[in-house]
This record gives sequence, C-alpha cells and structure tokens, in this order.
Amino acid sequence: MRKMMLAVLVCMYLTGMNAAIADEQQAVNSTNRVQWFTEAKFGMFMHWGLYSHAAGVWKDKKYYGIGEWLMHRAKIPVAEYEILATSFNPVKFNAKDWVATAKQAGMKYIVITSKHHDGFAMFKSNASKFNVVDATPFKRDPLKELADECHREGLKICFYYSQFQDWHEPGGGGNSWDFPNNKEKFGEYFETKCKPQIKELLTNYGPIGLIWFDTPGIMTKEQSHELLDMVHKYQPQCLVSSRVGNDVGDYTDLGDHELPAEIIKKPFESLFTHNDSWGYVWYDKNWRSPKELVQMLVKINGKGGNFLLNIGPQGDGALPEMSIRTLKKVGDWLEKNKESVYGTSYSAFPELTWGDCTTKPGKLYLHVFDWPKNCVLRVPGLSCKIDSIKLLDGGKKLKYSSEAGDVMVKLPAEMSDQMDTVLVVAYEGDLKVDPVRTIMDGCETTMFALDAKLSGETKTKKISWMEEFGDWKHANIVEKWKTEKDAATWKFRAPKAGQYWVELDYSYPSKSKRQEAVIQLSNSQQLLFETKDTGDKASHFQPHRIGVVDIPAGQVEMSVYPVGAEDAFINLRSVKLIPFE
Ligand code: JFZ
Repeated sequence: MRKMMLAVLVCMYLTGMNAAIADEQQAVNSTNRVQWFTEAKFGMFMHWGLYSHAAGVWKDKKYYGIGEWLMHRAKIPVAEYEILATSFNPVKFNAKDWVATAKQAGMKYIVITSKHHDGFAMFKSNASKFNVVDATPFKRDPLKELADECHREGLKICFYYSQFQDWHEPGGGGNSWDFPNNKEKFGEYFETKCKPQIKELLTNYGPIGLIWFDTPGIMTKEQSHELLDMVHKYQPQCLVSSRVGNDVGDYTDLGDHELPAEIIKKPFESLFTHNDSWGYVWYDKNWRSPKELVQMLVKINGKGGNFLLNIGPQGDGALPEMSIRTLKKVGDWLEKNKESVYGTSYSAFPELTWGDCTTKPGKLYLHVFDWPKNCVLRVPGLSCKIDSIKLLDGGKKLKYSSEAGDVMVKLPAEMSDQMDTVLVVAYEGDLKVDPVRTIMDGCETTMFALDAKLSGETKTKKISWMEEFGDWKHANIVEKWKTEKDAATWKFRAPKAGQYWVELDYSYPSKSKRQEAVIQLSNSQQLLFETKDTGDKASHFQPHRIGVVDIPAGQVEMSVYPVGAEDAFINLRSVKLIPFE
C-alpha cells in the first residue's frame, strides 16, 4: 500500500513538474515566437479583394468610406456580388514588384487579406469555390505567388482572415439582408469554412509570420482558443493577433487608426491606412505624406510598437502610384536612419514636444521633428554619463551643455532631414530621466487625460467613434467629475518663467446646463470659466481658450475641477499651454 501511495505521489509530482516545465517552455516559446515581430517595427498591410475591383462604387453610386465594406453598405445580395468575380482579372499583379516595394520601404512583413468579410478567398480553397482560382478569369493563386516571393526575399508573409464575419455564407456573421438568422448557423460555418480555410493557409503557403484574425463577433472563448491552438499546432512559430477575440492572442492590435496614448510594454501593432480606406477606392485621394508616415512610425516605435501601414492594391493588381512614390521616400529615410528604428525599444522620456525617442542599450535616438528656432535642443531631465552626441546620418559631433537639469544640444542651422533629423546620444552607466513633463522654450505643450493624476470620483475612459464610415477615431477623456473634490491634476516643469494661455480640449453635452469650473495652479493662481456647449456627442471636442497664467520656473501643478456640478461636466481630452506672445 505504502509503495502504491509513494508511486501516486511521485506521479503527481512529476505531472506537476511536467506542467510547470510545459508552462515555462510555452513562455519561452512565446518569447522566441514574438521576437521577430518586436524587432520588425514596420509592416505592410494589404486589403485586396473583389471590393478593390468595385473600387468604392456600386451601380454608379459612390459609397464614401472604407471600400472593403461595399457589399455590406450597399446591401448587395450574394448572387449579385458573385457576378463581380466573373470580371475580376488582376493581370497587373506582380508579386516581385509588390515585395520589392515593401522591402525598399523598410517593411519587414506583409499582412494581406486572404478572406475579408465578403467571404471571397484570395487563394485556392477546397472549402469554398468562391475563390480567386475557381471563380474568376484570373485563375492564379496570388497569395501563393506572394508567399513564395516573400520567402525568397526574407520578408514574413502573414494573412488577414475574417473568422466571424462572412457575408457570403448563411452561417457567417454580418449578412442580415440575405441570411437573417445567420447567428444560429455560425457553428456550422466555423467548422465547414473557417477552420478548413485556416488549415489551408497554414499548410499550403510555407512558413507564415502571423494570422491577423479580425472582428471575432459572437465567437466564444473556446472557439478563439481553438483557432489559436490550430495555428500553433500547424505552425508553432506563427503569431496570432489579439483580434482572434476573447483576450486570446500572441500580441495586441490596437483599434483602427489608433495611436498608442502611452508606452505599452508588450508586443503591439498600430494600424493605419495610407489614405482613408483599407480597400482600394478610386476617388479616395486623401494620402498621408512621407513625413506624416515617418513621424507616425517613430511615434509608434517610441511607445514600443510596430507600425502596420495599409496599401490598397487596385482591382487590376497594380499598386496605387501615390503609394509607390510615398513608400520610396519613407524607405530612403529609413535606409539612412535604420539604426534608430529596427531592434529599438520605447522612449526613455515622457512626451517630447519637439519629437520622439527610441532606445537601445547605451544609446538614445532623439527624433527631432520640429527644429528649435534658436538651434538649441532642450533634452529634458536627462542625467547620465554622456560619451557623445552626434547626428546619426553622417556622424557629425555636436556640442552640448547642461542647464537646470536638462541637456542643451547645439544644433546645426538646418535639419539634415525635414521629416525627422535623428541625434544619437551615447552614454555609459545608469540612465536617469525626470518623469515630469517639461515645457519647452517657446513651444506649445499638450498634456493628455492619461497623464493626469485623478482625485475624487474622477475617471479616465477611452472612447471610439466613426466619422466617415470606417474612419475610426479614438480619445482618452477625463470624466465622472462633479464636485471640487473631483479633479484632474497635471504636474510639469518649466525651465524658465513665462506667460501661457491655457486651452482645454473638451466636449460638453448641450442638454446640460452651463457649469462653472476652476483651473488652479500650485502657485495659487486661478482661472475661472463656465462650460460651453459643444453639441450632443461626446466625440464633439472643441478647443476652449480659458485665460492667461504666469508659470514660474520649476515644478508646477495645474488642476481642473468643477464647482458644484449637478449632473454632467466636461469630457476633457487634453490641456494645452500656449506661449503668450
Ligand atoms: C476591421 C474591418 O472591419 C475593416 O474592414 C478593416 O479590415 C480593419 C483593419 O479591421 O475594422 C475594425 C475592426 C476593429 C475596430 C475598428 C475597425 N476596433 O476595434 O476599433
């Protein structure tokens, strides 16, 4: 009996050990698995499908907004939408050109739509004949050609897959005009199309970097886990995006068009379109410039994440000319400044007014977007043993001195790159940076909701809303404040005394009566104001210039609070200090 008990105890111990080892191994695998992603910093998103062929128009009507939602917005019956496939023949598609464009731009991975919400597979699928090989005159598998070229050129090939929404299928989510009771049949869709197609993508296209699942809808945690386990079973190194749903996934995708509001110390992606639409829309000309894209890349890297920039190929398979030209300029900048992007980590500083920062051990990369008028760059609150400060491009050594706890760098008269001129600070030993925000000489300083210390019932909340269809906006606000005890307080440092306007960016529901409030500075100055209506939506933010304050040199605290609010008070997005001149 004793031997039996001993054997059971040993077995339990070993099982527990195995579980612990397995968990540890899983954690190591997870770290190894995500390493390429965290080092990549920059990827190309591509939305390409039948919607690209329609290009934002259906029966001569333009549907302004994101083009890949055309079928849903025009409530196109499946039978009609299928006809679109019969004329989809992207003869200008050239995988070599696409991959060369991405590689020259400095992008390390491509995420392309394998099946978007319209249910059309851009790859050969035996699970559904509604695919580019079986249903179109093109007859080729463009994802196979793209995957092979990515493998040849050393880019990761990754697939977007809409695992819940599928407007072509009775059990897919989202098509209430053909299939009003689709929710009841999701299980059948999940088993007969979703999972078989995921398996096809994982077994027919070589090593895959990640599967970019999207909009999990009514999926259960078990179903999300089923997809995660399936990916890791067929391709253990393949990552799964957080949009697989239910807090499952190997890394986090932010909301569409969402810049990170603060440093995020885990792998994440921030995704934006090059113009306004993910899928090609011929009349969408609202392109982001090379400068905008370079600065977005740096800002996202400065918060610790990757920039996933979307290009929408045309229905004929060519890339939009503006995307090709813009990416070339972004790539030229990256080629000269790649050391300050790839393999870096997040910034060492609180928000920097003149630009942003990325870091490597012993190195600070200072990305200067706005050249100071006096050609002296204030690097706030930095104390470390500096070996040198140079221009990254060209290596020119720069003179520097210290002033009131800041490092003052003497800059050349002109930026060497108007988009972003990078300085590299080489230092030894410990790095200390004052976490308090510094007002830069003569510059506007904006402080945001998440930067505030809250008291009383005051809370912060993230709100998201659409302006043009599919054009998502996001904001963090201070809310839930009613009395003098409910306040939001910002701490900052002024190297020099000065006068500043205080501007509040807020929304205030028009149905509420006007509310008196106070801006209180730690040196006992006060600004009094009464709220102004901004309309009926929390997203209707407007800037309100409140008044002028004298900011003394040194650390200052500024609090905002209502005076006896009975119901609502403002949804405050940011506080701005503007030099009074
Ligand atoms: C989804 C798709 O509907 C869209 O067509 C595009 O593919 C985009 C990349 O992803 O749209 C979303 C999904 C999630 C959010 C917003 C838009 N979100 O969480 O804010």
